[in-house]
Amino acid sequence: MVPPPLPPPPGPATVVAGAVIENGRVLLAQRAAPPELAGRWELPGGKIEPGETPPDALVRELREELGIDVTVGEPVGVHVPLPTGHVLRAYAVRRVAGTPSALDHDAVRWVGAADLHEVDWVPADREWVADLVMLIGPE
Ligand code: DCM
Repeated sequence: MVPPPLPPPPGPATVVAGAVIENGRVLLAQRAAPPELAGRWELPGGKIEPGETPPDALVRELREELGIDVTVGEPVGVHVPLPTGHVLRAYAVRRVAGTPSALDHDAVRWVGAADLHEVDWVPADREWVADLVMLIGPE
């Protein structure tokens, strides 16, 4: 029997998400939409726009969605192919100004390493739980 074709390897990221880590906790945001993702938690971020680098997009998205300024650091975990055909990539980011607020989400909260497995994640972001635990370190 001929094996089924392998899925194509993920291309460059088209959606970026940021892991803001402070005091042993990571900042999560609760999605307001679409209905199938609403109520579930994610690393905040969004789509890269034409002409933007991934870090440019992440700086813009976190300013728009949370009202914070960040600098973008190392990639976190694997690229995640989304059902929409987008490819999602996370980066560690450092907050340099602003207090996070849910401007575009239903809520934001800080979560420690021990609680990350219990979070009601959007499906894609669950891929990064082990990486985030490593990054945050023990409580
Ligand atoms: N997305 C995701 N996880 C994230 C950020 C985004 O799965 N941390 C997905 C949800 C949407 C797409 O990426 O399908 C675009 O995100 P947004 O609607 O926030 O622009």
